[in-house]
Amino acid sequence: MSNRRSFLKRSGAALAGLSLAPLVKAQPVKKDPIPYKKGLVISTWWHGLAANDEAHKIIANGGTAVDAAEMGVRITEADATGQSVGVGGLPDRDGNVTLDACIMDSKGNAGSVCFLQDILHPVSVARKVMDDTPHVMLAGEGARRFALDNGFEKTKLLTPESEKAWKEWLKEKEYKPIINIENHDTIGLLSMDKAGDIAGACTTSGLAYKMHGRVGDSPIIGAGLFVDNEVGGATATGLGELVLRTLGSFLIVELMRQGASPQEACEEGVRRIAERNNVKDMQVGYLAVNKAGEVGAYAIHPGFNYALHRDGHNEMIDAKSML
Ligand code: SD4
Repeated sequence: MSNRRSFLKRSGAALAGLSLAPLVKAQPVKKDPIPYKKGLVISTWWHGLAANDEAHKIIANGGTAVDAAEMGVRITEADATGQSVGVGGLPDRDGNVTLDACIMDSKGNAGSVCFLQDILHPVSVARKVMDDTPHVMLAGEGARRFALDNGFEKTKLLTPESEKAWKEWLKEKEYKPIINIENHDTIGLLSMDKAGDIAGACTTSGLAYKMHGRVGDSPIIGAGLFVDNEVGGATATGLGELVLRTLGSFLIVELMRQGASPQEACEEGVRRIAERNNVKDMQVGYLAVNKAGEVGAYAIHPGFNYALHRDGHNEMIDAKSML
């Protein structure tokens, strides 16, 4: 005990003299961006249009970026026609719909759930983890129990359409995600409110016919989503394994911190993946926004598009791609 006490005393004294200056100094940001204060929302794929509309409504009414992000992606989660987010998502190989989601606010807080079953709005469970628990991430049965204990209702997520598609898949049992199709539809959304504060959310049922228990990039802070309100935010869609190996969203935000534009940062994020993997049959798409309200988007293959709500317009835009 006395040894421990003297150790603590010594390490306390050492810490008191410790400089908290960064060891690696970030490059100064190219231009000092004047925060964009008109509000904007950017999100992945066609379903981003409806999500952006909802998110932008909240921002227009003076709401916060984090409320906008959560409410925006809830629209996608509740849409049973989308087969890669929330209800109606394609199941894993054993027929279970398992959901991943996360959220980050502009204060650097984060919440996440993964491998969650039976709950319609994983993003709101992630928000509750962020707001009401001392943790960042809950998984599987623990996340499910937390949701049920907090008033989320048990919901059947496997729709007849997705069950039919799964039964069809069982005939061949071939696991081969198809670019822009079977790994299509995660929604990653970045929002900026009228104060110029940035937040984001990402939610998915993950890859169709994945192994039971597989978790992708989408609920991992820094992989599927990362926000640093001093710099900007980034989010990912596509084959999560590639994003996880490079911690893509964190990388993109750090590149922006060092002076890259959102477009340059997204392109470098894709390049990092391509230099280490054979990406012929694999898709990843990134979106990014910085404090000046500039946006970037880039993918490995053509076919990735996103919805941008800015200056009164909400429109679909085709992202540039490496190949
Ligand atoms: C995953 N990244 O679970 C997700 C899938 C996805 O668009 O983004 N689909 O790997």
